[in-house]
Amino acid sequence: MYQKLTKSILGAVTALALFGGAASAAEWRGWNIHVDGYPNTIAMDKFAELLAEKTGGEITLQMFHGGTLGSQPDAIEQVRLGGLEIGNFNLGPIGPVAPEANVVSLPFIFKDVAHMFRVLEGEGGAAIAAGMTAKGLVPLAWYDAGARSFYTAGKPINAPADVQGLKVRVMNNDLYSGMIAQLGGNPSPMAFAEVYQALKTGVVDGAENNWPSYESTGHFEVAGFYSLSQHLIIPECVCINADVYNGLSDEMKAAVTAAAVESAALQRNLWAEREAASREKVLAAGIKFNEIADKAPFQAAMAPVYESYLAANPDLRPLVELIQATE
Ligand code: GTR
Repeated sequence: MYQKLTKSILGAVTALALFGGAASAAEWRGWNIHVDGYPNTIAMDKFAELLAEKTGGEITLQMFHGGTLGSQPDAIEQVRLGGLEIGNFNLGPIGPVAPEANVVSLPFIFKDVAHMFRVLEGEGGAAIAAGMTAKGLVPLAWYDAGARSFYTAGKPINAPADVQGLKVRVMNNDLYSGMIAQLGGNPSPMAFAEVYQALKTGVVDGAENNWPSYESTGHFEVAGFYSLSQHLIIPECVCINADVYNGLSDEMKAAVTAAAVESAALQRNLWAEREAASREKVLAAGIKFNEIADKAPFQAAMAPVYESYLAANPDLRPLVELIQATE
């Protein structure tokens, strides 16, 4: 009995010494929308592994992949409110919550992915992160999601007029609905998980996404024309609930951030490989692919989206201009 007591006291003292008096180990839960083998899925599992490693087991993370914990807009709310600690989110559906983050959803705002990362690593990224943090989401690291292009069931898109009258699925964000409306199409905001069936049954005529998501979802089986418009380049984050993050010691904050940043390096490498592999796979499956030689007409047609964004957020004009001026 005394021996047992001594043992448990000793155990408690050891735990106190190791973890600076923290009450008990934290068990976090994380949301990810993607399937097994997807770059983000592998990288988020790596994040969980690094988190345990770098915090000496004080923080563990159980990842829930494949969107099993709900749709992306719901999961964003969950992480904001603390029902979940961690999410791997696309900034698209974060935009309606945090206007600063919505800047990345302006069509053609980034020249390419490298430009996007240069912006994120500078003042622009700091402004976006501050806006998200104010809404309860702290971005720990940025993931790559390539560029999004249109795909349809019936015909290729070469010019804005080809979108006229088409029902096009978009993520939940008024900027995307506005973008499709400017092309004369009918926007249909819908959860990612519903798009396959909607394309298959003709509830929508098309959608837009990057090569890996077009492939991993099987959308290519039911919408066989992929047109390289590259109208949106949207980053993704490893995001954490702000209260959880702010409650950590500086040492733990550094460990958590380092784990996320390391996972992002892996994700970006895997992304580059997967983009090429997905493209190859869908082409081999027989989809029809077209480049869009002149993107200027799309850019011009979508330009009014900038005006509506700036009308709603006049104070964010400098952020838009900062991004446009970033080399
Ligand atoms: C993917 C992205 C997901 C989700 C999805 C969608 O490219 O990685 O987080 O946003 O697009 O279209 O809903």
